[in-house]
Amino acid sequence: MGDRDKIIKVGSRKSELALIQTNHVIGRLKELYPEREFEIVTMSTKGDQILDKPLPKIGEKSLFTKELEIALEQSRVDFVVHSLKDMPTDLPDGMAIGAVLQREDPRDVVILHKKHKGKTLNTLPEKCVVGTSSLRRTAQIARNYPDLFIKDIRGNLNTRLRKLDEGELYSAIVLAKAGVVRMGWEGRIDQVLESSEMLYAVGQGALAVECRENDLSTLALLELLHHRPTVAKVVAERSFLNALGGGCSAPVAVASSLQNRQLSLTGAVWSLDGSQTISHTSRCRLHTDLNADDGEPPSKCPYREPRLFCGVSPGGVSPRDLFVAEKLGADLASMLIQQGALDIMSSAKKTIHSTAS
Ligand code: DPM
Repeated sequence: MGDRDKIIKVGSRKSELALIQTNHVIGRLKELYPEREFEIVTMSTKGDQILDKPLPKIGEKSLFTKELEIALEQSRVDFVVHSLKDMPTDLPDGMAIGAVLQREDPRDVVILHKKHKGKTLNTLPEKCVVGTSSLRRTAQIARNYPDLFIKDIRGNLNTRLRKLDEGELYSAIVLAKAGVVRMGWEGRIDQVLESSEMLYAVGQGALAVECRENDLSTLALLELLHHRPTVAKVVAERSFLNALGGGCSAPVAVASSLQNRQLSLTGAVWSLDGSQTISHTSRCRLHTDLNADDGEPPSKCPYREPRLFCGVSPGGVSPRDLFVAEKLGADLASMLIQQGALDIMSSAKKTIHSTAS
């Protein structure tokens, strides 16, 4: 049987969102390669199994990705679809992000209990409880809406929505718009939070496809899904997070944009209660206009060594531009570190671990 007849095995978590995302990627690949066949292999991860502890207290990287990566390593699957924001900036040895799909709206949204319909975070009564287990969201809500209470909420998106709707505890939950839209719940969105009041998580809103770094045929297959402007933005964001040494649970957030060739990155860190914060915006100029279709073909690129950029395979994006994007993120992190970012982050970490159950 030739390589082309091989059925491509795709690993996925079992949650509805994970399966929607996996099927979306397979759908795109089937359009590009109608002759190829795909088979989904589902598995559950530690993050799916431990539901009684707040995420930051489990304190482990790759919570939602490890089991899938082991299956990849053992070649039981050929690629795995993730939300990019769940992927650590340093992937396990031998793994690569072969495609980052076009980012959807990266902002966070508010979904309200029906008794608060028509309100916003600004107009909710004092002491209303907002459900989130994200330290990033917690810190920003505490800072901007000091009259609201924040309580942990766990479980997949279906579980969270049910806890909001059927319980009395939560008045609102804050979620990523991209996930809410993928679930088909756009009609439930009560408020979209501008990045000026709620910066988003590194990589939020973009899907990533992970495969083995040496699996050239899968990398070639995935390369066509790579969305070049998204790749430049998320490499800058991931490089920022990587230089700060923060895992996916640190109170760190970003916003980025790419206009013409100008890449702009805002990054911030908070103390857990939101009282201390450091943030800054930096810009750089890319060599290529990645928003235009006529970018420099990869064959002309002067850097011949294949290498990953915070885990992301360059695909059709010129490594020259990815070096620039990576430097933007790293330089922004150094600037925040000079202003005391690491102290703020380590005190946040201490607080989490001192209260660990
Ligand atoms: C990560 C965080 C959360 C997820 C932390 C953060 C949110 C946890 C919570 C790294 N992963 O955002 O500060 O709200 O308690 C997750 C979601 C999506 C991917 C759900 C969500 C869908 C959106 C996307 C969980 N991972 O954030 O509402 O693909 O970007």
